[in-house]
Amino acid sequence: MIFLAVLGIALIGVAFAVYGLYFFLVLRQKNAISNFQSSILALQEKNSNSDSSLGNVSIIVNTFNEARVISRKIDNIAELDYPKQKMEVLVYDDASVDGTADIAEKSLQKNKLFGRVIKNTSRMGLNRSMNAAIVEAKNNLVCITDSDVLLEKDSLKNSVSVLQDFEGAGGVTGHIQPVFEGKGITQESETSYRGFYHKSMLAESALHSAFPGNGPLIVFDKEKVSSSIPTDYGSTDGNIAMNIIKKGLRFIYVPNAMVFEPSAENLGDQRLQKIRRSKRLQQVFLHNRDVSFSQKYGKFGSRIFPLKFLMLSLCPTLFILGLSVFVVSIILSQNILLYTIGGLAGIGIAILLVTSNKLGGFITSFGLHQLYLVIGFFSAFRKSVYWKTIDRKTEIATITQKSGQG
Ligand SMILES: Nc1nc2c(ncn2[C@@H]2O[C@H](COP(=O)(O)OP(=O)(O)OP(=O)(O)O)[C@@H](O)[C@H]2O)c(=O)[nH]1
Ligand SMILES: [Mg+2]
Repeated sequence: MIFLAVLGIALIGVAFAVYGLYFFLVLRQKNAISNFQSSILALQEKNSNSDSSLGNVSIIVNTFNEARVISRKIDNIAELDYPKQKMEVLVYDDASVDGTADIAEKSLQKNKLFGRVIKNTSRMGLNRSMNAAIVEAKNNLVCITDSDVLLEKDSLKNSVSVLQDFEGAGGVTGHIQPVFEGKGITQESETSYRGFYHKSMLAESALHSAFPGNGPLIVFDKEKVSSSIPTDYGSTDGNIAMNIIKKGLRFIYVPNAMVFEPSAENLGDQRLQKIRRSKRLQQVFLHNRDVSFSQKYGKFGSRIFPLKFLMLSLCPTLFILGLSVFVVSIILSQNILLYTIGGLAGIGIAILLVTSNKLGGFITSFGLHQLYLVIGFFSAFRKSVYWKTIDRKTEIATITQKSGQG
């Protein structure tokens, strides 16, 4: 049994060694991060005086059966602090059957926004639709945003200011703020996950590029990067980030380009969403393995991509396997002392989960995300074109008020 216990601990140890490398070689780069943050603010400051320097942008909203949220989305775009005459709004509807396209049409007119609705006659899936929409976009600057999220008023201006003047940038991405109606373990774990994700995007950007960034808000220059993405695998954010980085450019995280995303309120919905997202992300890793340790991509190739690949694809399996082997070794040991230690550890974690939201949220989030990543990894070898979206919330007030916007 000792052998099993040691094996279990060794597997967990390897996983934590990788997390440790990511922590020291990426997250702990304090100087790089603070220089990066001040350079972002300086660029935005420079552009804040006049809108004349802001480029024309095509805002693409892909939709499939989004009748419940599309008019809220278009109203939100109309409220953006960006010169209206410099915005083209393109709603690319993938043969919705719930009237999304008509609602979008009316909402564009009501808000006097320059734009149009393009309707597919049969469903093509997000990646294929995205490629078609980008070709349709009149402007080189393309902003991609999801129909179920809301953008903070100055998020587009903050993004474009950085994209236009940040040296070597080919694209930028926003900062997701999850918004909930309820309270509980699902919400705590998502808040904890988003807190870690924000720090990792910031650190990666300071070193080279954020990966994969945030699909709900991406702005890139289609003249600088080949914009078509693979059609039957990979997340849109991951694939677009790869296109930008493989062009020798950087994908920059803009911490004050806020996006409010209504998030899952129960573990069932969260599981669905996260496994699908992890699957599509792992597909991008698997199809771009050549980036690992390639000199062409600076610290992205030497540190960020290989460490993240290991952290998201290998380590979750090592951790879950190690933990299971260790627990089995304890159970099979029939050793009272080990039973007592194991039992006390279990009780300790349970008390933590119940009493301290922050730490409890972190432990839950870590555990749940390892599971989502393992399942996502082993299902990444199957195509992913269509999926069932999580239930759309409709209460606009809930979202903006909770984000201090209303
Ligand atoms: N063209 C097209 N767009 C789609 C399809 N499915 C979803 N979308 C759109 O793609 C964007 C992102 O989809 P979501 O379902 O929100 O993806 P997600 O945020 O990962 O998942 P959720 O948890 O469901 O919000 C939204 O604007 C959807 O309307 C599809 O089959 N075709
Ligand atoms: Mg969504």
